[in-house]
Amino acid sequence: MQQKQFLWGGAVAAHQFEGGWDQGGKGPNVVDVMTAGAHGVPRQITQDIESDQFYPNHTAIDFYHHYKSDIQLLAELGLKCFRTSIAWSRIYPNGDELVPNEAGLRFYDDMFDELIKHGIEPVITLSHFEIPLHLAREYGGFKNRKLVDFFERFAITCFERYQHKVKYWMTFNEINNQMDTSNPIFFWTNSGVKVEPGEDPQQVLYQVAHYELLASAKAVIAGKKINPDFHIGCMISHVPIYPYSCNPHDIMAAEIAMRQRFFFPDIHVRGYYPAYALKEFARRGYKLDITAEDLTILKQGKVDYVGFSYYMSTVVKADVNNDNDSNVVNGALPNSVDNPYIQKSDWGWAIDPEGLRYALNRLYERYQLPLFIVENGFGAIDEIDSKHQVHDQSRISYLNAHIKAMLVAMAEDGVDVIGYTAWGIIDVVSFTTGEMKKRYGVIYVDRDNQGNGSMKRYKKDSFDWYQNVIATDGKSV
Ligand code: BGP
Repeated sequence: MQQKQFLWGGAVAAHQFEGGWDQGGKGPNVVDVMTAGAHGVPRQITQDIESDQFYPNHTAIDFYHHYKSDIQLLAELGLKCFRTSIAWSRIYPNGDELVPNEAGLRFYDDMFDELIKHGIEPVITLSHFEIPLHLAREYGGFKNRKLVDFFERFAITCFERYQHKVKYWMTFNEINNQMDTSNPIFFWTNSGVKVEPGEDPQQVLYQVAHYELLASAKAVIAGKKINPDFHIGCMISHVPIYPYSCNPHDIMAAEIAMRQRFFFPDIHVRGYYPAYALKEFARRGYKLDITAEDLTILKQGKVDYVGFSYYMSTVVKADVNNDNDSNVVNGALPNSVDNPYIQKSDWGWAIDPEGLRYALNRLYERYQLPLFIVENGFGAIDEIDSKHQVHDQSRISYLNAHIKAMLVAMAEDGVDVIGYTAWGIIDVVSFTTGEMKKRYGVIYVDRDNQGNGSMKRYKKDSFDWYQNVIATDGKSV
């Protein structure tokens, strides 16, 4: 994989920043029926778009109408690349049409032209929690094999249309976070799936996983035919799991728990099911719809690089609350404990820059493929003063420490990292909470949790800091 320069960038996702949810012929997607949550109050998935509910993603930060001035700001920041997603339901409003929506395609043409004009490389996720609602409702989302074809059609449409504008692609965002089957939001947003009464969530998960991995492999195969210079990666959420102690039982508990992180990329990268998964299917008596032809496709559709998000680490202790079967690949971690050496953000996310170096080393040893940190950032409440200044020193400290850890992994450990895109480079709607007050950006957006505000953009202190990091190619950290 040849590339001219390190890809310093910023990342967002269509549903969290575009707005314009029903404009230009866009259909509703699975996030469009999710309400705003709050601290401790989870987001709800409503039956339909209900008039008495507030849906934060409908307007988001209205990039749809601000894209030229926003990209101008990103150019001023000096970004080499910009990661976003193509909202699937802008291109196929229902997901099962034969002909794409031209207005949706044109919107991304205009956005990519604008980025390229400023020398910013687009890095594109095909599915970042934006499955057309119709596919979730009428087909049961990725429980249904038909979704494989719909996704492949969508991918081919994007690859053909943007083959001269976009080189870096990823198939499914954080495909592995749905392994936490205890949280219905992850299943819904990743896959458009609701687990029905009587269904075994783990069995549903593995069937859904298979169809998505197959869809991803088919997209890789098709993409390479359209443009052999494409770099097509997977995207996983990577939260390293440490053993609580050197007790061998803790070490093994962490090792087994890490399969939650590795199950999807093991298949994306190697093109076959790992032994531990096959053993689990047999032990649980799961009969999954996996054909011999599917297995051939998985082998042919391996990814070129591993994209991942890194926000935090976690810890497990073997003798803690082992109520679930600890020999299970999926599910929430029943034996996690706090790390006494690590501070947490206001949202309880453990702040662990050294964990990024650890993550980079583990992923590189396991996969021997280029790595791309496509999300890393610090969600915090920002105060804006009367001069429209935001002194976000804690964000600067977080990002600085993580970038430093990445540079050490590259320089001292020899890990091949192709780029780093800071998450939520401009303030966006938080995914897990639907709030606006959980901000990540180096650019402030005047909008509150209820959708009020001027939508004006202001540079935070972190803007100048990151501009300098990019200008010095990381030497300033
Ligand atoms: C990842 C998602 C992003 C993003 C980020 C931060 O899981 O890929 O879409 O939002 O996490 O999460 P949050 O916005 O909930 O703080």
